[in-house]
This record gives sequence, C-alpha cells and structure tokens, in this order.
Amino acid sequence: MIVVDACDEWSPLREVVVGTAYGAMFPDEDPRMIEATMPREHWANFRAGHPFPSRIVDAAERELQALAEVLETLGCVVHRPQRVPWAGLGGYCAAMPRDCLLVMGNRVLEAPMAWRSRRQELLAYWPLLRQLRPSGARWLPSAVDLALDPHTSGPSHSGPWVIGEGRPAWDAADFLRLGPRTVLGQLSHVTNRSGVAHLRTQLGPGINVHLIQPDDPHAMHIDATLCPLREGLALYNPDRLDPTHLAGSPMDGWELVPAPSPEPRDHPPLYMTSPWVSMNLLVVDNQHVLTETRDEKLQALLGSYGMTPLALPFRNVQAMGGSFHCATLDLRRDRHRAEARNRDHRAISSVDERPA
Ligand code: DAV
Repeated sequence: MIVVDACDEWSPLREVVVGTAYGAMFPDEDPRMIEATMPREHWANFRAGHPFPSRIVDAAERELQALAEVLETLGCVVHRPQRVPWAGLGGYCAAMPRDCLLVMGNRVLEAPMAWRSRRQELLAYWPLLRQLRPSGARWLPSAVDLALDPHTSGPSHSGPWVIGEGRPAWDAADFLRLGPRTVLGQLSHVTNRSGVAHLRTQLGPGINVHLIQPDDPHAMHIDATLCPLREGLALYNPDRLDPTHLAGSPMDGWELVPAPSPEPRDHPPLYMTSPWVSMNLLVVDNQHVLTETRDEKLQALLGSYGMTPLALPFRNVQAMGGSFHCATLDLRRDRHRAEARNRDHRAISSVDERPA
C-alpha cells in the first residue's frame, strides 16, 4: 500500500519514485515544438526511432540506481517505474516522473501532456498507480482527449508559445507546491491557459494556483527557474527571473538567492535542457539536498544556508533532460514534522504564516 501525502517541495521525504532511463528515445515532436524548447545544436536528434546513445542510457541508469540507494539510506521508500519498450511505442522514457504526474496532498493527477511522444508515459507508472486506491489516495486521470493536437488546433495561440488552445495541456513540472493550499506555476510551450484552468478544476477550490511569468522564451518546466529549499527560502535563476517580480505572489517575503552560474561542461551533451538544469535539486529534508558532484559553487552556497549538500554523479541523467527534481516524484513528505516545525516557528516569531 502506498500512502500519498505531499504538499510542498521541502518537508522530510518519506516515499518517492525514482525514474528509469531504460529504453530512452529522443522524442519525435512537431518541429516547431522542438525548435522552441530544445538546444539548437541537438535539433537533428529529435526524430522517430532514434535512441539516446546506449553509453549515456547505461550510465544514467547507474546514476539513477545510486540515487535510489542514497534515498533508501536516508529512510525513504523508493519505487521505480516499470520498464517499457518505448522504441515500439513512439515514446520518450520514464526517467522524468516529475513531468507527467502531479502529487498534491493525497491527490495524484495525470498531466494532459502536450507532447505526443509522452502520451503513453503512464504505462511506466501503472503498477504503482494501481496500488494507490487502497490507501485512500485520489487518482485523477486527466479526462482530456490526448489525440487532439494542442499545437495547431483551437481558437488561438497564447502569446509567445508554440502551443495553441486546441485542448487543455499542462506538464506537472511547470508547477511547484508551496503548501497545502498553494501551487506556483507558469505558462510555457507545454502548458496553455486551458491547461491551467483544467489543473485548477482538478485541484478544487481550496487550492490557489498562482502563475508567474519568468523571462524565458524557451520555457518548458519551472524547476530550473525556481527551487524552493525550505519555507521562506528559494534559489532562483538570475537569467530568467527578477525576484522583484515575485511581489504579490505566494513567494512574496521569501529570501530569494540567485543560483550560481552553471559549471562549464561538454560531455555528455545537454540534449534537452539549458545548463541551468544544475539548479534542479531534490530537497530530502530540512538538512539534506541532492546536487551534482561537480556543482561545487552551488554546494558551497547551500552549505552557507545551513544545508548539507549530498553530491552524486548525475550528468548522464541530465543529458536526457532533467536532474534530481525532474527524475523523481515525491509521494509522501512528512507533514506532521513540517507542521510541528511551523508551529515552533510561529511561536517564536508570532507570525501566522499559514492559517491552520
Ligand atoms: O532548461 O529550464 C529544465 C527542466 C526540465 N524538466 C530548463 C529545463
């Protein structure tokens, strides 16, 4: 039985999914989508039937296995996706569970993903999702017709994005949980306005979905733009975000620390992200946070904020499109300890940060 209960990005992690690189293929997508979101030098790789180099996949799988073992050592129950032969299905991979499922409280929401290569990704998580019901977790299928093409169909395109409004579309990684009643997110090349309306309906009236708009012409996922470290403290991407723009958002009043520039790298290539994937971190508890071995400036910065960075090699996973936050999905974070901590904090500061 799997207990699902997570409503922020930092409370002590107890149960988690760690992705698998097995069978990873370059996504085959509308060229407009690839050109809007992917690094130019790698566009030619995004074609049907083209696997990621096997050395990278094998090394990424070892990195993911090491991550799973570290999380177990830290007391987390770790689940792995089922292995799916993506080559025959026109799919991508199950290395990035953060993108296709959104956990909020005891709800698990299926994201109506825009990319056609990702429409069958739930296959990898199905054995896990089947175990949810006995625990009282609420599984919410997207109930969106994913066969409709969100790129070109629909009344209008929304602003600078290649995606249209042909059907609701959102990726879970365009959103961050900031507490039991607060989600922060963005529109992007994979999240449209009707997608945000769909997400709001799925979450219900008690949860505020607040949108911010970072300056990111290639926007696809918010988790290399903002990284909450604990309540009131977050890293931000100084290339994309002016922290004064968070005034009036749920992060108003937070201490916002610019992430250090990414370390130079050439191998393995970052096929699918910007180098800022370095700030895509997984916070394990109020002390521990996972970082890539070579990101020493970032580790020093985290140390100066009283955190203990745990350094793991993860460059091959990063090559496939994400780092520690993308490659995991929190199922349960220890709410009681977080609430107890908040109570202590309130007693000390007399500031009522979050209504009971
Ligand atoms: O370069 O901002 C990183 C996150 C991918 N899930 C980027 C994308």
